[in-house]
Amino acid sequence: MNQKQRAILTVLAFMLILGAITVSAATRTIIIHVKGMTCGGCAVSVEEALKSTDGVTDARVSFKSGKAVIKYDDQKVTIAKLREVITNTGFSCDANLSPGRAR
Ligand SMILES: [Cu+2]
Repeated sequence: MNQKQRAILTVLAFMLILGAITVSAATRTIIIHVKGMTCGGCAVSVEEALKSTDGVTDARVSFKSGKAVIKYDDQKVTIAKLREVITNTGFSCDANLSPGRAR
């Protein structure tokens, strides 16, 4: 292996590592069970609170299913913070939450 080939391999390895880091910092989706909602208005207020949270890219809250489906950047916001936002609106979170798929 000559020096030029070695240099190309080094660059390729670097790009692979960089790519892996970028993927791990990608947007994640999590489903949190919200308890205590009594109407669609409750769901809207939880949804609005989540959407205005830094790091949350999308939030869908359903009164019927009692679920909050949240897309978030795990570099900007933690799951603990998301749960805090929900409890601050006056509802409680089920301890049993579904881990989201990394995208
Ligand atoms: Cu309500």
